[in-house]
Amino acid sequence: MADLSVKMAGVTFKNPIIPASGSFGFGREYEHLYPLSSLGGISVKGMTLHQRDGNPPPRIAETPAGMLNSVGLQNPGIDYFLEHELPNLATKGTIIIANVAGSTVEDCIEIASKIEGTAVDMIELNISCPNVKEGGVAFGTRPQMAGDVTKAVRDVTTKPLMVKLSPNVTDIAEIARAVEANGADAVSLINTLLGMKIDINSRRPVLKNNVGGLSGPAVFPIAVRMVWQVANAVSIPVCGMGGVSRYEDVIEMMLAGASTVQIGAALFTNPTAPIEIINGLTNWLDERGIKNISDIIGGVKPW
Ligand code: FUM
Repeated sequence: MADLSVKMAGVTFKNPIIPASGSFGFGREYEHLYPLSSLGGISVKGMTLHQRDGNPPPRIAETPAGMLNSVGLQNPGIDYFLEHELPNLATKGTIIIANVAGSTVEDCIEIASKIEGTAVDMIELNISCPNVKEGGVAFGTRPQMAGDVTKAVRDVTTKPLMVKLSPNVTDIAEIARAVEANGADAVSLINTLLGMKIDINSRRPVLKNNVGGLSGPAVFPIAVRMVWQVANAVSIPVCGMGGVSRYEDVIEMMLAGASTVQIGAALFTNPTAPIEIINGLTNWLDERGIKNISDIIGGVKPW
């Protein structure tokens, strides 16, 4: 059987499949469906310094081939995670990625410092949440700011540091280069694309926040394009995401240059998608006699 293991930023994943931050909580809602040890890793919900209730509802809306969310980083805060969720996750035999979504650079430093010395395997610094007024995408749309927050976290952590990028920019490769220059070990992309849906009868936006982040199959070709652009712009590895719902999407994303792939919106309609994808990958590779999945990374042949 083909070897699905991949190495990214010095971390070995048993396979490249990682439920994306915000779509898998801390794993508890899924562990009765399949062993979490089947997964390459888990990126937990974005965590702030203190507990947050998020934005007022409605904050989820269905769209053609996708969904909008304006959750607003609802989470229990880093201390709760470390005390109540990490001990459970640490028994699951998978790579734990802590998504850090501080409102300020100082918050990001404090959260990363708290994670140092814990069972977390990797930090995913979230500079791309479109649904909050402070932090989030405000960090991720200017190269200087993206570089500064990356450096600030780099200075306080020895954990592998992955930075999650926003697609809501003109040149995502420029942001990727800025975070690489400031100590990122990997980049993950894409977070959601800013979108809007209006109820034509009430003339009100469907989301109470007016706008939200679009994810799901509708964004997949944009994600592939950006992964390809970034993979060609930096030397650090890329974790691809955005609308992945089938094993074929994972192969496409890896050919574009992704070392690992996160699954997000697909989990809301098909909670077992990661397992189906892992099985599909094995069959696809075996049918073609490809022994190691890492051999396909960056294998696209551009015209
Ligand atoms: O609103 C949210 O909680 C989304 C977070 C993100 O996209 O990073």
